[in-house]
Amino acid sequence: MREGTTTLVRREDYLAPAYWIRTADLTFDLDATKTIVSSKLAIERNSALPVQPLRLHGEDLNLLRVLVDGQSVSFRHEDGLLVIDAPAADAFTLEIRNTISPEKNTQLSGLYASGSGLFTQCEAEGFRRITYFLDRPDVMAVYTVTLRGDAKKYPVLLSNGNLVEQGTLDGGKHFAKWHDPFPKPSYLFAVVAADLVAREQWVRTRSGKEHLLQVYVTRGELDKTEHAMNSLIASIVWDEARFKLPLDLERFMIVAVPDFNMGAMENKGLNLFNTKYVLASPATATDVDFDGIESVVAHEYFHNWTGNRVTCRDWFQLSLKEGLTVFRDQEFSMDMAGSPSARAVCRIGDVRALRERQFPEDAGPMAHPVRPDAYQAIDNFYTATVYEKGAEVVRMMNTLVGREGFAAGMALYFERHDGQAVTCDDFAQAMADANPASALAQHLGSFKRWYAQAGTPRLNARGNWNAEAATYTLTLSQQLPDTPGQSGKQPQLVPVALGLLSREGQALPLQLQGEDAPQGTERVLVLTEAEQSFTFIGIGAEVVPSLLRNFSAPVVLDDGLTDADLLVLLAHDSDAFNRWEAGQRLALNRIKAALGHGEAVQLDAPFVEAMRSLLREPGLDPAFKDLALTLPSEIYVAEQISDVDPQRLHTVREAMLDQLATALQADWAWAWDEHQVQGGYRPDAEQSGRRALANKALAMLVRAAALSGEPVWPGKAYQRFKDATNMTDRLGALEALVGAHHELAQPALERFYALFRHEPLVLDKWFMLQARAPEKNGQVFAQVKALLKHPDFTLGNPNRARALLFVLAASNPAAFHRTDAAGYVLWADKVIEMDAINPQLASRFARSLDRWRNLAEPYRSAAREAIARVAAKAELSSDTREIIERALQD
Ligand code: B3K
Ligand code: ZN
Repeated sequence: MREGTTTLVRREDYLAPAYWIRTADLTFDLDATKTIVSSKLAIERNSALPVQPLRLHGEDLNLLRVLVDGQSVSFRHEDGLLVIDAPAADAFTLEIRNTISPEKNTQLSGLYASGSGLFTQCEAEGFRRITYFLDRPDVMAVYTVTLRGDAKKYPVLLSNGNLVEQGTLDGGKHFAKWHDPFPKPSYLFAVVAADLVAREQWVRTRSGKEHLLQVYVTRGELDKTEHAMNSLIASIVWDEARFKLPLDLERFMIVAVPDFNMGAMENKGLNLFNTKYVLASPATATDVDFDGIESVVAHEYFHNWTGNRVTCRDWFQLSLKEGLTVFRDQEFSMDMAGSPSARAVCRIGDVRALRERQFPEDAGPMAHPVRPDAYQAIDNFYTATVYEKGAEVVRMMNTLVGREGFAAGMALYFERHDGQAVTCDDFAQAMADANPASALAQHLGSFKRWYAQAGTPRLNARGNWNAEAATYTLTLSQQLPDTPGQSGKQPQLVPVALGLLSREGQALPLQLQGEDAPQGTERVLVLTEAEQSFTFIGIGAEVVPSLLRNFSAPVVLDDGLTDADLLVLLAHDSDAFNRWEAGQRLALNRIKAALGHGEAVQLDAPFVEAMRSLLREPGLDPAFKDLALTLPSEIYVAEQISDVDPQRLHTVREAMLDQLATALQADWAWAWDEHQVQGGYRPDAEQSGRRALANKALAMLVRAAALSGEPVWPGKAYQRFKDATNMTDRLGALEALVGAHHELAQPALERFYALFRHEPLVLDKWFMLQARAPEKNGQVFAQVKALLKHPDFTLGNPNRARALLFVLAASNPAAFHRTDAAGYVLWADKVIEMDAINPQLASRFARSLDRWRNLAEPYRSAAREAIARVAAKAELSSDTREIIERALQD
């Protein structure tokens, strides 16, 4: 077990490497207990720097020998580095032999065992757990890799690039030799040795070249790989069409791994995936799973250009590849979804995720800029800020320069930097240089503060209609809250997309003072100062502004709109995002009012009627209706208030759901009947939207029935649960019963377990479903504690740990935050237990108490005590220590 060091790595301390590694010849004698790694590196001194010792990273390695140009040399270990005092020549060959133990590697970083196979995960700093190396992204080498292992245990031997040789060896062994022609940083290195089968497909890209695509899975899972393969093909086609970025490899492989710390990894030509993002059949995966696979496959594929061809100079630049690649996968998913309303559904989903994960991060102890300034453990900075806020920053550039301008910026970026390790500045500069007349280029400095300043900007907007002059003046101002270690922030460029509606809901033509004629009914205002006013002319009556359309900037908006204004937007806004937003705000206002008064919620007729007419509106996308009729989550609401009492919040929100269920009963029944899917299962936007709305209706009907004691709808739900021909409907029906705590839930859960106990990914759903059920009298928490002792539960498999513990602590506030502090006691115990097994997983889990300061008493003190208990442990990984220390910092 590693002991936590508290060394802080700072962005400003960046120095170019003292040595380059040009080629790496690696040989692996693979064995789960003891693998021998023999490495031969061609090293050159970086002549731009003074002569200095060669310092190599290495972690948990057993060193056997070190040779320089074939001669043994003296070396020493210093601060976890292997130091060889200044080698005599400017260029030399370094040979190292060491052993590692994959089966003991429970951290799942480096070379580790999963099932009966061996797999690697090297980003960010896993390569140093394989052999000694300059394990930093700006050192790029050409790799040749020879894998040797038991032919029965490991019939498939894979690494990056092209297979150049293979054959049999004595003693039942065989070998494979791979060569990757692209120089790459060590974090993109990968090896697989396992008993796998592959779905294969040849594709011809626009250049006429043929490429082999392969999706490798465990025997017996081939029938679940079609969607992943289709998603890969669609991604290849999309990147060529939208950005003219072709597949540059003869062979592109995806491999599914059961034990995996995150979603997937973009190793050059050999993407490794969590099984969750590969395996899907209609019987075992939901529509949400199918969507997740499509977007993760695309994300990893898109990294081949944004990440691999152009990589990061150092890990502070992580958003260079992650923010950009998330933006790309979001755009891809929208294009795949098709219709404008299906695109809006994607956008709403992305914004919900941003608000529920990134906004709290920006408001808590882990707040950091999109380009962080310092870290203890880099793995802690694969965050919603770097990924999702980073994607919003790229999206704002896209908004400012337009679709064509953005494509031109991308082209210039690759023209300048292909094959290099660069910084976020390089990307922004290419975008600006390709669009010199844009607001981005003109205010680049103000825009780039998005990379440097943490915190979610507050955007204030107030409109003033002047009847006499027939003008409408909109005053926008911005303010950026202090965050740990940052105060006194500067204004950032904020693009504000807007439209103006008449009170009758008509879109008004927009003409700013100084313009000759109205220009359409929607435009983007560019706020660059702390405060600015914009005057529209020819406005003959009061208007309702629709601001920040399609969520044009990741800010918190205060526009002072009344419920009456919001009802106009909800009914008429041409911007689907803002229609949804108006409904959410109406609901939020009611939740806040009930919390403030300490009274029971009594939903008013205008709100209920607005929800009813939305649900019934002909021609409106069912997926959109599902989102519009979903109340803001407890996590989102908690961020809108202070001194949060999670129990009270839960009670209020549940009561609102009960009322919506009861008041709209006939409408829900109509929605259920109306949205049944005919014909075979397709995971597309159209069908999945219908299923989502039908399942929502069923859940509401079972909820209403549970309140009245009426047996018909619970019976129908049970029937649907039994007869469903796809997992979305089966799980939807099960969730309706579990969510209402109906007596049929238990038999249904037992039946589900019996049906799927041998399908790990489905069993995860079974655990998850129980952990996220709405809390009632402590039953859900008690059930989670019981499930921790279930024979199928283990902390060793990240998916399983996430399904039960992360869902409880991060997604079910009322089950987790208890007045008796039992949730926090469990949290502390599990952080400590997990940390000894898998620090990356533990530090992620530890973050579920990030927002403890926003809680009311007695929760706040109890949470603090639990965090302090973890902090008092002497043996914590640096990953977990960093999270815990930050949480306690004043
Ligand atoms: N780049 C990887 C994430 C690696 C996480 C390391 N702790 C997956 C992705 O973003 O595509
Ligand atoms: Zn990524």
